[in-house]
Amino acid sequence: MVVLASPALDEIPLVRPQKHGAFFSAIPVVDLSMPFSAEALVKACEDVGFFKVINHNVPMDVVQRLEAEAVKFFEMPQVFKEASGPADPFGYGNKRIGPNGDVGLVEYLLFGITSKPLSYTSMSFLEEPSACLFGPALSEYLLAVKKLASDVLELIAEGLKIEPGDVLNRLVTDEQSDGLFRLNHYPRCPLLERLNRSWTGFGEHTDPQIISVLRSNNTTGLQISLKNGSWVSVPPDQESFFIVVGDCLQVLTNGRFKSVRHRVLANGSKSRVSMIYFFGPPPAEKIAPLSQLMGEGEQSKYKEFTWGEYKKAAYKSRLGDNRLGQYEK
Ligand code: GA4
Repeated sequence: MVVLASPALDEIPLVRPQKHGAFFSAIPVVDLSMPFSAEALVKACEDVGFFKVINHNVPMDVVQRLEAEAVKFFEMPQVFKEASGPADPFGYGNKRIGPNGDVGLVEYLLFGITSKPLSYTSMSFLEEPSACLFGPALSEYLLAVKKLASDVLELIAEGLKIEPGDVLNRLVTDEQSDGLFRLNHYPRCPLLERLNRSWTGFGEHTDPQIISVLRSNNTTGLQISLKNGSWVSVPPDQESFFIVVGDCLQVLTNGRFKSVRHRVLANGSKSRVSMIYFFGPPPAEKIAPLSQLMGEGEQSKYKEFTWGEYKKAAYKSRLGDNRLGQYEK
């Protein structure tokens, strides 16, 4: 196996000092057990494209088991981690993000998820004993988080008054739905801490899918961009999940929801572990505004595409590109 040299620190973009610690207290929080959560979800998707969910019904022991396995994996000697093969697209990656030259201070594992057993394409290490450690913890987590994504999308459909109410969630629960799962580790870096600087952990981007469900440990770093272009830090909360509106949901709502630009800064003081489940539709699914949402005479703001076409184009783009731009009418 060819192991590519990792990019040096000076290739990773330095983020200019800015006001840190000014946490955005107004990140929408939706309590899924409360009445009117459907309306609250819609408002959060319209205003920010990002929100936190509490009372989500994902058992905390399921989350903790997977986090413990992830920590164990990332603590393994580099040579073992690299034995799982470079992320092309699935497998282990270190500093290089995607195929087009993006870099960040992050190491990660990427899994392709179908409704059938997980597809671990090119992950040779999963035949090794370490796979057994990941196995049940990973599938339990994925199952529980898929249910959460499906519940959230059903509530969003209710809030949008779409009939039938399963129009959105069926896109992510279909047998052919195209999911991805990512474990990210932003390592502690004493040098960065001493310099009191932030480097890019994961550069700014939008997620191409419908929604992404993110959970992290209690380390800061995630930031989202508001509609006015300012960046705000998301206070970490290891008991909750964060939902990110993706490009496809923006199109399905004809731009009523915005896919949120987000990024992760690494400041080196504490390591950050995040797990993100990206929910994509079946590859053949046409992505266009839902007819139930279109007012009289309203035109689609986007040229029609299938998820398969969009994904292919996404993999040719740079991380920070405005991928929807070329589909705008
Ligand atoms: C961004 C969202 C997800 O992390 C991801 C990323 C993917 C990758 O890391 O392989 C991409 C990026 C993401 C969009 C543009 C392309 C593909 C890196 C990149 C430069 C897994 C995804 O689905 O799209």
